[in-house]
Amino acid sequence: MSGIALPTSQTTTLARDAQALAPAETETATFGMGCFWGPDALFGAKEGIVRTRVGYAGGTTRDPSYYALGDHTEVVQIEYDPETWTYDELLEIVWANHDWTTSQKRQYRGVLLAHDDTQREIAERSRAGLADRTGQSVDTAVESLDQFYPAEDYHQKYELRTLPVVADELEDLYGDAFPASTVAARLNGFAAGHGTEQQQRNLLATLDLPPTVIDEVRRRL
Ligand code: MHO
Repeated sequence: MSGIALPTSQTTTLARDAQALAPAETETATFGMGCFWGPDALFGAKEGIVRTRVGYAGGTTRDPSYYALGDHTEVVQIEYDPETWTYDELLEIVWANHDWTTSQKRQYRGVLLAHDDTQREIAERSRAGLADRTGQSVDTAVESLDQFYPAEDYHQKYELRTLPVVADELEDLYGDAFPASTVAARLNGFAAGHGTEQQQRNLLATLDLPPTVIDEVRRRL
């Protein structure tokens, strides 16, 4: 983002990406929980989720892409504010939002990809706890993240891209910085029907978006 020069009004809009935290202040988590469009929106709508991206991980094939996935899985990667969310709390969202009881094809399998030993321990404990309290066996695996390959641009903030008026305007305003912004994460979540009206109103009030864009976002809410 730092290398992108923006006219003043646009800098202001980005500066008002008020919920954004610098990467140094966030922690990162990576989950496979079915088609990655859904969890991108689900997590992106939540306060304290700072950035989201979708990609391929959990396999060994080099440089996968959507049509040449090799042995990788669709995953969502989120940067979160550790003062708002614990990793354990994020795992509860994961359990509640994918089918962890049934074996899926590898592209869509459930997997918790731990970034370090601490995450790995918490994930294993959470998985065992789920099995204990439900009496069911858990198909979703716990593994260590090796490499995350970002998916193609058209998969990033997919739900928001189904509102072309909004997505085009935001890309015009923000350029390359847009898909990675906190604003894009929230709007993508709202476009999928997540979040409350109050949350949506609060966010829109902080942005300098043209009325046509605001109307289009509101219509989806
Ligand atoms: N069933 C979905 C899968 C897309 S996802 C990125 C579709 O093709 O509409 O795997």
